[in-house]
Amino acid sequence: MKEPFLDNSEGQLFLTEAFKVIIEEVLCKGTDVKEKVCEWREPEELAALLDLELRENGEPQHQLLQRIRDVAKYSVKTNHPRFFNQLFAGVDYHALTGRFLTEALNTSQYTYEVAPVFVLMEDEVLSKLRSLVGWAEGDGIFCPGGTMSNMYAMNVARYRAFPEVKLKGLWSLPRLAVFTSQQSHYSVMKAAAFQGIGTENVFKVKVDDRGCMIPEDLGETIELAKSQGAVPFFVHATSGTTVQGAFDPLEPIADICDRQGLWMHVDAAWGGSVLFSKEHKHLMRGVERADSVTWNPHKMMLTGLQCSAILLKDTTHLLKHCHSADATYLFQQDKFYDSSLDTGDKSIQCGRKVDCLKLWLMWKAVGSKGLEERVDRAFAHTRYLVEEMKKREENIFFSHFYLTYENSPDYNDRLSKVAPVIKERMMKQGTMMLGYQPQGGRVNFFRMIVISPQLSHQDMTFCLNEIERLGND
Ligand code: ABU
Repeated sequence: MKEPFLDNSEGQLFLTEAFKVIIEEVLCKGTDVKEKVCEWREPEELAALLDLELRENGEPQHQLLQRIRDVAKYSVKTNHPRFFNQLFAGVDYHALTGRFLTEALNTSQYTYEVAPVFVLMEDEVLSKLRSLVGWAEGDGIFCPGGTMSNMYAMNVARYRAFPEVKLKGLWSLPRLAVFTSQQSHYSVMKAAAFQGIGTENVFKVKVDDRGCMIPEDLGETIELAKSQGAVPFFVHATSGTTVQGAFDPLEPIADICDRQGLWMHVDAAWGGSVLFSKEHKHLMRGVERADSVTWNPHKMMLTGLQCSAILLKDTTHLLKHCHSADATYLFQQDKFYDSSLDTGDKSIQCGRKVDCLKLWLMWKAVGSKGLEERVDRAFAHTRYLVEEMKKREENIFFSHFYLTYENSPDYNDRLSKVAPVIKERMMKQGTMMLGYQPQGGRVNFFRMIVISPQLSHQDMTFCLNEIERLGND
């Protein structure tokens, strides 16, 4: 078979047809409340439907277009107003345009020579994010997700405390200790494992009823770790925990970090966007005292996956010193332009996807004011939802389930099975998607994410009605 699209115009024709499918299936049907959120199939059936096998011979264009249609049909419609399942949802068309353009330009963020526009753009976007944190200067890069951003913070913090680690490795280190709340993201554990710190050396600090770290317990836990011979170096606070959306009190945490000489990291992957909002930014009061911040605009800002920044207050090039390997085929020091523009060696990756364009284009389109309104709208959605749930509190106490099992010794055990059953039903019927989890002393409960600007009160009311309908037996 001849190489397809030797003639570019044929390729462009195919792309035009494919775009029509994408717009129809993903962006029209995929955002229409009358359509399903997901078209559930068991894995074997789905694999057969998709005809996944890769063969010797290529397929004709019309068949490929059908395959694109199938991929769209059987994929979850995360742009759908009734997709409440993750910390991302909805669609921003400017950001989406940026995502398409990024793909079409297909470059890597590492050097000015292959990504001149994006090197300058990343610098501008990061600088603007840093200024919202309250830093006039600093450093940072976009990373493939919040977990990676958090890992960067831990790695750079360790490097600041023990620069010899880069050359000599773990042999040169004492037992190190990390501190984070009981409800922080699991990436802290991953980072400790990945970096050879050890998950047993992640000390979990108690939280209050609202899921916020208790600073007094942080102080006590640090002393406990020291008494066990560990050397504290890193406190990982959270602004917007993954399940409860709790904001740790940053001022008292910063006081402790100052006193103890510890790196303070704020994982604001979820909550960072409140910094756009005059009404809600108080939730992160004290963030400017942190050494590093993780912020994922792909969550509350809707830039699309992935867009996660690690921001640092540092102005001494710690990020570069910590990660550089000075590849002479990429980062030549005798380049004809200022080689400090080649930011790639700050990264632990080599090739790095461009993640700044979608955010930049969206920000240009709606301005900081528009992003502020987006955050405020998400909070207003949450308030509406809480009020609606309060109105239904009575329904719970008169429900068949409650009346039957209220005094049963296995009440909690039975209750924990309710959310998974309702989840299965919603997915098989395709009516909506939301996630569940146990947490602390609570058995499985639903977590509903209401950030999409396309979301209406009717969608949220539908969701509550639908939970009642699906669980009505
Ligand atoms: N940090 C990723 C969170 C994923 C989610 O809960 O949607």
